Amino acid sequence: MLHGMTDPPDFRIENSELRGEDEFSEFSNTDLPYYSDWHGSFEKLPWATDVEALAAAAPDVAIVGAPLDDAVSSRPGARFGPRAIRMAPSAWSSEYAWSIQLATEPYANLKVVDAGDAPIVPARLDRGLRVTHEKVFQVASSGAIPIVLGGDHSITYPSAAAVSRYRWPRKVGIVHFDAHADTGPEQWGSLVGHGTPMRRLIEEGWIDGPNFVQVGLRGYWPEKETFDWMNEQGLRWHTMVEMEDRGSEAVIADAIAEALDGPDCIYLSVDIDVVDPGMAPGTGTPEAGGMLSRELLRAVRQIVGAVDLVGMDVVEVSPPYDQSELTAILAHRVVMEAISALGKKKNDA
Ligand SMILES: [Mn+2]
Repeated sequence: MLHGMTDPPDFRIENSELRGEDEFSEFSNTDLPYYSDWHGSFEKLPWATDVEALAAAAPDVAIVGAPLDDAVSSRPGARFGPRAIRMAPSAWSSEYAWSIQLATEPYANLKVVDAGDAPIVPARLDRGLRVTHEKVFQVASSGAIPIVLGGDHSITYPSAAAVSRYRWPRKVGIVHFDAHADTGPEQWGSLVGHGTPMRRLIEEGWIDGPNFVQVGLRGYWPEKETFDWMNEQGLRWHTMVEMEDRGSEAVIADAIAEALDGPDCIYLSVDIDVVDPGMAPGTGTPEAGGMLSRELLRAVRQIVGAVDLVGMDVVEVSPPYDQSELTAILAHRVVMEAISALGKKKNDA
């Protein structure tokens, strides 16, 4: 070997800093790391927290927080979900985002704002659901697609009802990811709870039973009586075992067709506990044997890319039970996959 015939390369560490002309102002708010100069909005997006600001912004999509967990059956903490999901990313922010999955710039032609939280206080569950309904209705009425950060799953009752009310009489189908059906008749004597929202939506007529499609069910709840009721309503569901047998993509294709069997638009509800607790530990009622996080992200892209999405929620992220922010980071990415799929449609149009 002829080592020594040339000089070794320079060790250039002393030249490794690309200094700006004006170091103080060389990075804008969106260039700074996510944790720096963070004003609390999702993806550092601009705020539009009231009807006037929403009208002025005319966004395509608006993030809404629903920090409510007074309806849980066991472990609480989802009231801190919106804050944790907004805070989950740690590196760079929205402006130049590039989706590797979809080879698209999500924000190039899609206007997204953060509409802030519904004005929820603790210990007043019914009021919390009412103000969530009003907040989501305000956002939908601005023409934006609301993407709601829960909160426990009870918030899907006021949220999906608000979207259905805005679209009325156009009917809305639902694709609902969850380990649990959440179609219980009541919860310790309360008609509202995180185990009952889907029954309320169907009984009140916001969503037709046959267009209510559930994906990922497993475990030991609800009981047979409730599944009998679901059958009577014409609900359709796809268990985790079916996904194991047939693969996620084929099952999701069926779920889309079933939700759109009549309606021409979809509300997407994602209970993070559909994902295996090994990948999403920070949730109130974990159930072993769930989807992989990559399967859920792919399913969100598949659905949002194929349908007219009119509303969405991501619920049951409970930061006190989380590990290494894994669940909040996943929930953030669930929202990002939806935003990216919406952005891609605009970019390709
Ligand atoms: Mn649920």
